[in-house]
Amino acid sequence: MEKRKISIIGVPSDYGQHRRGVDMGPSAIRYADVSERLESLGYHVKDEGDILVKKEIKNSQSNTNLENLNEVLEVCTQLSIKIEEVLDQGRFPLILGGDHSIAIGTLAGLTKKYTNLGVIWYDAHADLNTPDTSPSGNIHGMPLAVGMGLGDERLVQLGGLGAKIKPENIIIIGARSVDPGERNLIKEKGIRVYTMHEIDRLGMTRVIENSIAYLKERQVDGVHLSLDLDALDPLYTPGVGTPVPGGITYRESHLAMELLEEEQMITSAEFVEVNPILDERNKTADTAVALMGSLFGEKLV
Ligand code: B3U
Ligand code: MN
Ligand code: MN
Repeated sequence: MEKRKISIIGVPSDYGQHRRGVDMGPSAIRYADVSERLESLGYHVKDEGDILVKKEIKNSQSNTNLENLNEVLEVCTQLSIKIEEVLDQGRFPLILGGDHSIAIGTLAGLTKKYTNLGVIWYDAHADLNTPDTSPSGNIHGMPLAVGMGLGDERLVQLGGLGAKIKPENIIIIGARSVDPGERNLIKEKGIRVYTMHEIDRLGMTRVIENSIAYLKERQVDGVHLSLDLDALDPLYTPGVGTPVPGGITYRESHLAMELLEEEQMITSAEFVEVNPILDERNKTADTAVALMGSLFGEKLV
């Protein structure tokens, strides 16, 4: 059988939020031996290197509630083009962030190929803010809303993204910090959310089984896993910009990845918000790579 092919794309951008260091996420994940780990599982792994992110002294003054908009647009545009290229070659795109604003570029690239994409958003946050509702002006709190066509037009139209992500194709897992505007949007659009409450009540097995059944019913033609390391409890992933206590455990996260792998449903993935400056001995990047191992079929026996 031909080896499955994975392309790793680094996106060293910190423009979607205020804490420096998340631009070093791709380096930290590479240092944690991501390529070697996946190669040992039998994949053909090509590291495509990093998207070029210009480093400028950030202009922290903004009155638009869209911090570093131009920089985010530039990074995401390049990323969307790269993803399209990788998909054209029949390779699995594995994106290393960078803050979560890069997902706008990821979704733009993916929706060139997938016309009914499912999205699993594994995150402590809903990332459903718009400039009108955002408490911070940080674009990393907006990518899922942008995917549905909500928010600043320049972001929404990026790479032809339009409003291609359907609210009924989205599943958020791990939410425990949701802003009022996001809560309204979840209700209005009927977005499926498994908060920590549901994870505690149902257990991760049923959360993932239900998610798989839901996406199958939706007849999605691909599923993107957008994994923000802050979905896990800060005990396991301290190196993130906005840690929220009471998160998903290391074991539950491995189980989630293993169940997704069994189903062979995930067609692209991104691991974001790893900030080595805030981390403890690269623990967060190590966790990210361990989870990738499970997502790509690592078994103990
Ligand atoms: N919801 C808040 C905080 C936040 C979103 N994403 C992260 N933090 N990582 C916001 O600024 O939109
Ligand atoms: Mn996020
Ligand atoms: Mn988050």
